[in-house]
Order: sequence, then structure tokens, then C-alpha cells
Amino acid sequence: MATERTLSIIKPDATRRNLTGKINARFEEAGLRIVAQKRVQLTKAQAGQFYSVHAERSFFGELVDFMISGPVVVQVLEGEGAVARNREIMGATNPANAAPGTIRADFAESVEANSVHGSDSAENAAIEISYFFSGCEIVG
Ligand code: RTP
Ligand code: MG
Repeated sequence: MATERTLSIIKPDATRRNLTGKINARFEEAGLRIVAQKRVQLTKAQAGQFYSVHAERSFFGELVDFMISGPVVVQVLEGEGAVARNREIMGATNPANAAPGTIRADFAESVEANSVHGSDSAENAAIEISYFFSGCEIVG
């Protein structure tokens, strides 16, 4: 499998509980390298654009409000099959369905406040990484 990059976001429920280091340890223990990282407070417009694929979903307004409820840590993870590997260690969207030992099983509060985001395809990863980072901010 090729070396890939994926976009990860540590969501406001996790930054509020000071879990950034514990979540980052999960990535590193799984062989993913954090090759870019910054802590930002998203605006409503930025969060809405990032999640625009969900604009028609019933939960869109609540999702945007949640994503701007506190700081997030946006990061680029690099490694073998990073997109799928990250989705594996994140666990299912709803923590009630997430496999034991996954980030969401261990840390998420609810289906919405589920601690992390991860790109769902290599194509979306490229789009999402370029949304937050310029080339010179990513150091592999
Ligand atoms: P993400 O995009 O954040 O990595 O999560 P995902 O792929 O596992 O889930 P997705 O279907 O893309 O949904 C995006 C985020 O919206 C919130 N959500 N709320 N209230 C609900 O039923 C509901 N469903 C989804 C979650 O924060 C989810 O991660
Ligand atoms: Mg998604």
C-alpha cells in the first residue's frame, strides 16, 4: 500500500476535555505521522464550507454549531494507507457502534460530539488538506 496523507480534525468536545495528546498518541501508535498540525477556532462560514457535502442533512445546522463551539486541532496524518488506517482507529461515527479500543469508543460523547474527523477517501483528503494547509506548512 502506498504512503498517503489524510486530514484529521480533533473536534471541540475533545479539545475541551484536553484530550489532544491522548488522541495524537493513538495516531502515532498506529504508525501515522503528524506532518502538519494547528489549533484554530473555525468561523461559521469555514465550518459550513468544510461540511458543505452535508448541507441538506437534517443535522447540518447542529453540526456547524458544534464545530464552532470551541477550538479544533486540524492536522495532516501520513502513513501507509493513511485514509483507511485513520478511519479504522477512529471507529464508527456513532460511538455506540464503534469497536472497542477505537478513539470514538474510548473518547466520544455522542454521534455528533464524536471527538475526531477523518477524510473518507484519498480524493477528499486532498481537497480537505488544501482547505486548511499550504504546501510549505506540511513537513513529512
Ligand atoms: P467525519 O466526517 O466527521 O469524519 O465523520 P463521519 O465520516 O464518520 O460521519 P459523517 O456521516 O461524514 O458525518 C459528519 C459528522 O456529522 C455529525 N453527525 N451527526 N446527529 C446525527 O445524526 C449526526 N450524524 C452525523 C458527526 O459529528 C459526524 O462525524
Ligand atoms: Mg465524513
